[in-house]
Amino acid sequence: MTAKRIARLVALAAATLVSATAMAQDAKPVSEAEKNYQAGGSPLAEVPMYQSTNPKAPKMTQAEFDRARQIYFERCAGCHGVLRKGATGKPLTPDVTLPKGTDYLKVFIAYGSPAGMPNWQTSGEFDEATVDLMARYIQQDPPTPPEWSLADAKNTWKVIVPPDQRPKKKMNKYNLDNIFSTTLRDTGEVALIDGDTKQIINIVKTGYAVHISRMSASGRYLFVIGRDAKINMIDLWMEKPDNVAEIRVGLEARSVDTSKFKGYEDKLAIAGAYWPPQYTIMDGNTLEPLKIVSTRGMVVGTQEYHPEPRVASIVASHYKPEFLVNVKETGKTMMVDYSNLNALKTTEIGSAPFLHDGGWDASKRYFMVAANNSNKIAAIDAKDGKLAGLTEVGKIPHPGRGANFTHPKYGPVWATGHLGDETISLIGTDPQKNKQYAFKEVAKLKGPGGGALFIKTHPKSKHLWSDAPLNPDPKVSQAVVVFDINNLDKGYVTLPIAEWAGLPDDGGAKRVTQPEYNKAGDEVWFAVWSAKDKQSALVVVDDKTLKLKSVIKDPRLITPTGHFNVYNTQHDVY
Ligand code: DHE
Repeated sequence: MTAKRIARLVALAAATLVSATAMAQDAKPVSEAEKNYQAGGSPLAEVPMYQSTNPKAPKMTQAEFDRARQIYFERCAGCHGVLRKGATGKPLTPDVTLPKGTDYLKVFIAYGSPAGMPNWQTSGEFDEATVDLMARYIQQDPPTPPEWSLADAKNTWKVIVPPDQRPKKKMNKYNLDNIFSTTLRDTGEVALIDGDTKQIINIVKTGYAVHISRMSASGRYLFVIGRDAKINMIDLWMEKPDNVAEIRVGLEARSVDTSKFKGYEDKLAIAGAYWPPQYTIMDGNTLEPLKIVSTRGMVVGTQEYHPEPRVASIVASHYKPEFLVNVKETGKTMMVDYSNLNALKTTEIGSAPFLHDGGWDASKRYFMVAANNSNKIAAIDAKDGKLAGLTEVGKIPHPGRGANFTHPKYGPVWATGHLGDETISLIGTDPQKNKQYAFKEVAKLKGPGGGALFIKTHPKSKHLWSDAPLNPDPKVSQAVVVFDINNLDKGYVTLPIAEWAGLPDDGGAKRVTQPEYNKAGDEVWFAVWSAKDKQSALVVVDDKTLKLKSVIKDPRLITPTGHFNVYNTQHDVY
């Protein structure tokens, strides 16, 4: 190579580095809580994978590769995908990363980017050597985790108490409708809590980093799914409610539900997996796996192939024997007709990526699902099987299941808060009597700041509650705000829930999350969520007076996050 050419290359490399540094330095730091939320650990870190080698990639020892892979699945896969094809984060496949080179990639990893990439080195999370390791790792071919077949699922399937040995009637005195299933995130358990007495009924072993609980149509069985795709089926009729069946439907998952249409109550269960990208339909009495369907396919709009579209929220239709399966990366809702599993009919409705969480409108005809990184809410019409509306809202909508109430001016509305800004969007949901407002954002309320995850109300309440556990300001993340539905312009009242919990000053994050009503609709429950080695609690507030009603503290309540009231979850009341 000539001296002139070398000088040109050196100048080019320096310019690239300067522009990457400048861009990265414009980056707004992603808050610690938001980083932990988006880039939460994946159970795939522990799974053996197929690995091809790319001779063009920078050298790595096996030990370096293994360590980088572990870090990738703990910190990066949530946003960039298992196969690094890109999700809410950019693609990081070798065709993209190799031409950029190690120095360029190191700057991005160290400083982050304005698009939301965390500043891993300047935040103190990675040292320089780790940044270098990760920059080299993402230029290698991505390792591929194994698939998960019916046989794999069957190998993990256990019927702990067969149906004929289960109680023939309710064997306990609990008011089942008012039991709460509380996620104990970091112990892989749920706490079943008697909502009337506030006593713990049982702590039930579940999957790793258990995520959500859902009810069978009859209200007898509780289904819990862990991030490791393990489902536990708990029988609430037992003297002491406990597991009666379990199965793993893949290697990583978030969603589970059961058939709710008339004639199919308690017949089937369904769970969606992040890896492999597929959903599994099971027998609703035993969890025997019956049918697995892949979600790999084309992305809405660009119609580009995506190899790992993760299954996000799943909900059972009340209009037809159908499950609505929301697929994150492709931005599609699959309406799966479960009336004949051997001739499965699916209606595919495209809206926008990346579909995440959502809930029914008050009539239970429209499923309102957040396309979070498109800043939109899609309304899926479960009766006519079509997209009823696609509404532009604030930055990164995150409704949980959302909140339904009748607005004095706009009629029935459904509300969502946002992770990325302080607003709460109200969307009209009544095309019959309030057509001009249907599936339009009719109002924006001002909340205390971004970092909101869950919003809630109840048909018997005049209050709208919103948390903000991922807000960087502890004053905001440790409190909730309440709006008076009949006087929304008045703004909100702030309740210092974490302070009310009276926990020791042990440095715990004490993030207040997920408002959930009791069955009567006159109490609201919150988790005060600290780390595994710190004390947490549940706080119950009187919905009418907005005063503290009780605090539930117990050494077994470790990292409580979501909590699910049996009746409200069974009947989709929110
Ligand atoms: Fe969740 C619902 C995925 C992080 C608590 N979460 C959901 C749903 C999905 C999802 C797809 C909808 C399920 C449904 O309705 O069928 N959650 C993810 C993630 O991918 C993400 C961002 C990162 C991860 O690694 O898991 C994530 N989620 C979190 C948390 O950090 C939270 C706050 C605490 C925790 O327990 O892990 C959390 N997610 C919840 C809760 C719900 C939920 C409480 C159910 C809300 C409801 O009211 O139904």
